[in-house]
Amino acid sequence: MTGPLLPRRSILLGAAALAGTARAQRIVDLHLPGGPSQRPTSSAWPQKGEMIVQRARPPLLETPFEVFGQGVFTPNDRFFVRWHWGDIPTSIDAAAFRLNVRGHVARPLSLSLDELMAMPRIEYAAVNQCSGNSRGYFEPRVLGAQWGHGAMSNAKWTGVRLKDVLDRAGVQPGAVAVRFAGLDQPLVPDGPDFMKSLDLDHARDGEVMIAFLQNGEPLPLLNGFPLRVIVPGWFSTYWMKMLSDIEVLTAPDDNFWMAKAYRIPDTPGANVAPGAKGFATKPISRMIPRSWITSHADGARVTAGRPLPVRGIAMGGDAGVKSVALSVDGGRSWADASLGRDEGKYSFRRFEAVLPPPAAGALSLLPRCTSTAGVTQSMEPIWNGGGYLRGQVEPTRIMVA
Ligand SMILES: Nc1nc2c(c(=O)[nH]1)N[C@H]1C(S)=C(S)[C@@H](COP(=O)(O)O)O[C@H]1N2
Ligand SMILES: [Mo]
Repeated sequence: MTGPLLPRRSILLGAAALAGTARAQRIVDLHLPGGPSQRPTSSAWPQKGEMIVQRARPPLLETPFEVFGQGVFTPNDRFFVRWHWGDIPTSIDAAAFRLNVRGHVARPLSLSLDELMAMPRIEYAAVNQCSGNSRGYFEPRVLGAQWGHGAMSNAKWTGVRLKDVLDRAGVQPGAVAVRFAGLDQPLVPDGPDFMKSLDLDHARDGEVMIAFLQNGEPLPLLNGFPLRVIVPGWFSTYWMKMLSDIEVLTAPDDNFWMAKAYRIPDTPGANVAPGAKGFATKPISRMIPRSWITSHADGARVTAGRPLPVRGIAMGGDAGVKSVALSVDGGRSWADASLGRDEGKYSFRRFEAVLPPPAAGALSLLPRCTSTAGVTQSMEPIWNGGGYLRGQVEPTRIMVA
């Protein structure tokens, strides 16, 4: 059971490790419509390769889009990073680490990593996507981190069922929700500690995981070493990193991060007209299907009169990818792409097609995913003031010459 794959090794980074003062390596243009569009990249963050620096403190590191064209799993050192508060531990003593389970339970627990890793394991692939992924493309522009499409990543996760841990603690009758907190702390004294919760039934569905391996390796510190919550099919705001505390609640959670932040309009598709007021809101939850071309960057040039091979990645959101169709005529006609290997319903899935030789001129490649739940990406833009749940068909414009 022991071995280099288990997170027994402590993580100890230098005091300046998370200061993010590195010089820019490269400038990338995210083609954001409403504001400054260029971002520096850096490889200076611990355990990270070249990442787009959206913000240095707390670190918001975006995965450069070309990484998604290289494989359906995002390497750990290119996996995106997002933290709310700057006070993130730079050293974690794996031997002393404990996961506490408390609240409305028969037996409060204080579990060591060894105890957790001795429990039955599960493993599956799942896309971790920030609620605000692609926010920078919202028109009109909205407040918040101006992410391109790289606030998402896919990994194979290994860990234990949250249900098994809850059963070990013995959830008492009258419990309704399960709340998670991690080791990071607010930088300001009255800042609300980052906490998220799930309804008890969801927490006990046997899929929600406490993960200790990401693509077969201990989690990078910035992705939550030594433990994080995986809520497959749901946006990553619930995927608590550096998980240290699980509290079983007898009333719905009204903490700031549930009651005030991360809420979407309770309207079809979470869509509202810019400036609309007076609609009800609800916590963001399930993801929706999305797809992107990865074989061609926006503005790429291709040769006229030759068959055009196109590749991309798709996700089903809270279900698998049923099909991906491609259009080059603005959505009047669609042709099915062939799908790559099925890595599980919560994973990215590759698609590819060879399009008939295009004529010279500007061409818009439109990929459109339909999930196994029967949801198809919309052609119309989605808009809400939080910049959440973008899911419309994303065009890639190329030049045929
Ligand atoms: N402890 C902790 N967990 C957290 C957060 C946080 O600020 N602190 N942010 C959440 C949000 S909003 C996102 S998008 C994901 C980002 O996960 P990643 O950094 O591994 O990509 O972590 C989630 N879990
Ligand atoms: Mo997020």
